[in-house]
Order: sequence, then C-alpha cells, then structure tokens
Amino acid sequence: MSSKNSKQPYGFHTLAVHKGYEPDSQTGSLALPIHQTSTFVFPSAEVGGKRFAGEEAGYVYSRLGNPTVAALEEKVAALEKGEKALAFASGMAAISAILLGLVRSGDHILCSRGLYGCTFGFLSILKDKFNVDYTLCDMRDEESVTSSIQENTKVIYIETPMNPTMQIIDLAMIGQIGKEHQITTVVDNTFMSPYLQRPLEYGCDVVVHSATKYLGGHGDLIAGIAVGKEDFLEEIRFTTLKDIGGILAPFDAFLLVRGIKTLGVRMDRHCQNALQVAIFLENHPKVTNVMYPGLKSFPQHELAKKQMDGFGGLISFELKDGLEAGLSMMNKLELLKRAVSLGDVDSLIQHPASMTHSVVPKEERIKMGIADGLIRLSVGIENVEDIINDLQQALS
Ligand code: 4LM
Repeated sequence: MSSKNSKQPYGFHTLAVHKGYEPDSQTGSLALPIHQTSTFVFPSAEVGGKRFAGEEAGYVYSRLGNPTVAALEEKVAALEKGEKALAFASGMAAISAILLGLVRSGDHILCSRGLYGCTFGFLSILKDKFNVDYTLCDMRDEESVTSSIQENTKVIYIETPMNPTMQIIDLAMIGQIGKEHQITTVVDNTFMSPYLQRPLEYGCDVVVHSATKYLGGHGDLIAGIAVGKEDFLEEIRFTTLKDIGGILAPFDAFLLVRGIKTLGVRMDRHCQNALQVAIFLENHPKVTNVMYPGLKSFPQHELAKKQMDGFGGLISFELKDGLEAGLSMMNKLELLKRAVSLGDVDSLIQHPASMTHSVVPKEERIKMGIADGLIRLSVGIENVEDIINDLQQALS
C-alpha cells in the first residue's frame, strides 16, 4: 500500500483494508493470493546460500516466512502501531514462543492475577519443568506491582481486560514500570483488538493476540500474532518460531486478512450490542455482578474510558440463584451458542470454571475473581433485540 498520493497517514479502516498488499502487477488480483507452497526456488545456488546466511532478502521455506503470511503481518503491525508483527499457528503458540524467547532457567515472570486458562497452564509448565518461576499479582495499584518485582523478574505479562473478569490494568503504569526496571512488558490484547486499544502506544514492549478471536472474527480459524520491535521479533522468528515451528498456514493468513478488513466495523457493532445487553442484564432481577467496562457501575469505568476506545463485546455475570441456575439458563438458550472462544460475529456463551479456566486450581480461580457460577458472554453482531429476547426467555 503506497501513501505517495497523500500527505496524511491513512486511518484505521483504510489500513485494515489495504495495508500489506498491493494488487500484483502480473495478474492484478484484487484479493491477496494464497501462496500455498512449502518451499521457494532459488535463482542460483549462491543466492540460496546468501538467503540462508541472511545476506540477501528473499523467501526460503514457509516455516521461515511466506508472502501471504507476510501481508498479514504487515497489516497487523500497522494497526497495532508496531514496527513488526509475527504470525503463529495459535494464540498459545504466540504466547509460548514470546515467553520462551524472553526467559531462561532461574528467571521470574510477574503476571496479572487473571489470565486465560491455557496461559496459566503454560506458566505452570515453565515453572514445573524449566525452573522459570511466576507470581500472580493484583495489578490494580502501582505499589503491588513494584513490590512484587524480584531481582530475577524478566517479564511483566498482563491481560487487560482480563479473561473473564474484565478487570483492567493501567497500561501507562505498566509501560513505565517496565522501562524503569528494564523488564520487558507483554500485553495480551485479545479482548480489545487494535481497534479499541494499542498497548505499544503506552510504552509496553510486546503485544500478543489470539487472532482466533476478533481479528479473525468469524469462528473459522485458529491463529496468533505478536507485535513489537523489529529486532526482537526477528530474533523470535529465527529462534522460538522457527525451531519450535508453530507457524501460521497461508490459507489461515488469507482468512485473517479477509477478516481484518472489517475489524473496525465489526467492533463498533460488538461494542454497541454489548452495552445494551449489559444494561439489560444489570436491570434483570435474576442477575447479579455484571462485569462490563462500559457500565457506570463498573469499578474501573474511568480507567477503561482513558485507555480503551470502546468497551468491547465481552460481559461476565452471575445469576442470583448461583451455578445451577446459570447452567440451566445456558441450556435454555436458542440463538446464543454454548461454546468457548469469543470475538466471533456469532454470540457465544460459556462457563469459565468448568471450561476455559478449568485448568486453574479452584483456590487460585476464586482469587482471580472467577466464581463457580460466573458466566461469560461474547456478544456477537446479530440484532441486539434478538440477543436480549433469547436471554430474556432463558432467564424466565
Ligand atoms: C476462550 N481463549 O477464552 P488460541 N489469550 C486470550 C484468550 O482468551 C485465548 C488465548 C490467548 C479462549 C479459547 C477457548 C486472552 C483463548 C489462546 O486459542 O490459542 O488462539 O488463543 O474462550
């Protein structure tokens, strides 16, 4: 995408549609071609050697880079305002490759007390098998973060908003603490997408995504992305991405590029629908503890307004009659789908304690604020009256 005709930088939606690919001069194909190839032919043996040695640009083998995947990476880097992005086979492939690239045996990771279940699971693997320790910390105030930093802390890893409690962490504070203590800060931005929040703008170092969610948006792929400084991500590309091998397939990169073209439009609708659904739930006599950053009753509503450009599509809540009532309500739903994952155009509802966060021991799960009866709703882009009517009938 060229900006030669414009002195102004392009806006988010324009970048989402165009960045990363110019119709190629040979065929003029408007849509991004899917380079479904494992390897690339070298014009000469010498060139092949130079490409392997990193002395000449050019593709070598799709585990090291692929043009369809590169187009996706360029688009996401632009949207997150980062120098570089790297695509992975899943969100967990991205998270594990980044963390493995940053720590070694004896190091410590400081984490938000509230993480996706499998991220918690990966931290447990690092601790049990590789002597990399972690601490979960309530990061709502600065003192508790700084007092939890150890001499061997190499990474501060956070989700904001957290899955599934929607608790928020001040990104500017985390960016600043990271700089002051020379600790790499990593932010999982899955719940927001770059349309609603860009952690690099707040001084954080690396953004990770489960691109399976809002970036893809249609529930038809699994993918991950990391964004940050070029040097760091090139190092990851040639170490924990290349040698562990969790790369994204070209077809999935194509689907992601297609999904991202409508990211902003979809997010606007997710935000509008979710606010109305949250208000409906908050006013329902059988519902309690509605967690949605857009509600005035949400304890961190002001912080949400400060660092997020919208409140997203995720809502967590409980029923006054507890777990059994919650599960029974889920079973009565007709339109909303009982499924894990989030950020799809379809509304999805799940029960974190028995599903996405079942790997977290109960004691820790309760400390994270994930009660046994908590239900998480990912509000889709359907007509909001239909979503509310379905919830209404299931609650009655
Ligand atoms: C879910 N989440 O919550 P892959 N980071 C966050 C996530 O929510 C997830 C991942 C990473 C759910 C999946 C079943 C904040 C996933 C992991 O699934 O590996 O793309 O992302 O429902």
